[in-house]
Amino acid sequence: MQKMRLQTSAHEVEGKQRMSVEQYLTDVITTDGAAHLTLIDPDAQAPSEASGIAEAAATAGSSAIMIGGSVGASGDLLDETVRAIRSVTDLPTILFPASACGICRYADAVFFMSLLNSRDMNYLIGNQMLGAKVVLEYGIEPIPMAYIIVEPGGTAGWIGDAKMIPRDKPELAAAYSLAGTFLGMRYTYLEAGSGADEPVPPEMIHAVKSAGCGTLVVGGGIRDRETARAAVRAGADIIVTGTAIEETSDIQTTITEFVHAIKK
Ligand code: 1GP
Repeated sequence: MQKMRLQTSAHEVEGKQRMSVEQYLTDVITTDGAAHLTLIDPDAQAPSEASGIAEAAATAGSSAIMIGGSVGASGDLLDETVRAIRSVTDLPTILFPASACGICRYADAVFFMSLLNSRDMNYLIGNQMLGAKVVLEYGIEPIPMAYIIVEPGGTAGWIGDAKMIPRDKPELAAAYSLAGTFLGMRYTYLEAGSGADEPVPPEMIHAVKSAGCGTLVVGGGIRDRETARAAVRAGADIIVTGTAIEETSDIQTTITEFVHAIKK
């Protein structure tokens, strides 16, 4: 039964089987040119507030809710946050776990990431080994992802013990991404770190996309629509924003601006 659920890779709403989250995102990117993901860190607000953000994200046209954070996004708080989000929107919920502790049975999918430029085996394959069976048992759709952290890298870079990609070395990011693609990872995530002063340089995004990666996700330090638009023009398929949404006084307007800036 559990294996069947994994093979169908579908999330169900009101008893109806829906397409996989990966296929859904592919369709959004094909139709709109790019997708926007709203990142919610369960440790940053109460579950009731998280549901308010998710509701605003849905109204604003964000494509999915990403849930995770470097510290504290686990256990009851994670469960309650995902449930609160699901109670207000049908947008897919995608886990963005910092470790095997970031898996939650109520989510639709998980970015099943390996931090390719980590010096710590736990972030390359250890946590993945610990979490894989749980993902299977819960019937969560795994989306294989090469996770690459670029300077400055922030908390994710520190916790993940990343040998961060220098900002003026796009060829290194491209080489990591290509290696991930050859290993079967259909997604690449270029991460500058949550709240980064500077986002991933457009030249690096262009180099990675040109090298032949699959779906390219870019996040970290994207605070305005111009930066989001520049990332998509450089080759990003998906833009992730978290801090800009946490800090704004008008969540819906902020997300609407991001969505309008990246869609063709
Ligand atoms: C963090 O890339 C994401 O993993 C989002 O970063 O919080 O800077 O939007 P921000």
